[in-house]
Amino acid sequence: MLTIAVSKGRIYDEALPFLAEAGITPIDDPNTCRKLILQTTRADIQLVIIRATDVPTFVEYGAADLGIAGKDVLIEHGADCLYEPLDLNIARCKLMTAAAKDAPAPSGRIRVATKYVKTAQRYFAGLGIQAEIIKLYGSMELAPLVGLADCIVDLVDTGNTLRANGLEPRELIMRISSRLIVNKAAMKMKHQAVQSLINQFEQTLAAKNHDA
Ligand code: PRT
Ligand code: MG
Repeated sequence: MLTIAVSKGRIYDEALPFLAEAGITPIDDPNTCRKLILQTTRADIQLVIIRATDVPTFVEYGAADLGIAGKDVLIEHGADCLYEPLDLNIARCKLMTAAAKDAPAPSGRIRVATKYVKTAQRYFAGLGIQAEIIKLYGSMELAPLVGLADCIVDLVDTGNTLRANGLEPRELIMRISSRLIVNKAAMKMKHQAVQSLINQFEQTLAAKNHDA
């Protein structure tokens, strides 16, 4: 039996075609049912539906053999303890700094609101900028508007969320997409099953790239 950890929402939605090509269709729809373990059309494969930020944890500890997680989540978690064999190129966006529209670039010691504390710390340290990082769990866009921070570090896709709140994107930190991750022990102990799944996902990816 292989267990794959996936989060509800955009990653699940965009992962479905990869799963389908490998003959994996969940029996229940996680959007309408409350089950956290989903059986699939393949008796040897089940899905666990968890928060996006919890996916690397489940896979690291072997509670799931594989998972699909955003690169943003993986770099913040620290991914040394996991294999990352495949960039699925789904749920794409950019990790960026953003600040109030037309606000002057902050100088000296700056305050940064984000849920990506370690990633932000590393980014500003790399630039030699002194930054005080303020951890938030959501609604980062509010921070510059109410004087909590000079800027934020957050994901940007269309930019609509920033615009709607009078913010603008500034510096690109990293392009983000979702990756297939594998537990290190599972890679050894269940090598054939894991490798065949990786191969099937790879074929789907190649077919997608060919069509594009
Ligand atoms: O939503 P929840 O609190 O349950 O958890 P989550 O936000 O971690 O999960 P989810 O499903 O929203 O995001 C899962 C993964 O999708 C992230 O880890 C990213 O790798 C990827 N992803 C891709 C995104 C986006 N695009 C994205 N646009 N995740 C979040 N957003 C948010 C962003 O945080 C901001 O609030 O969308 C807003 C910006 O979008 P635009 O289009 O307005 O710029
Ligand atoms: Mg979200």
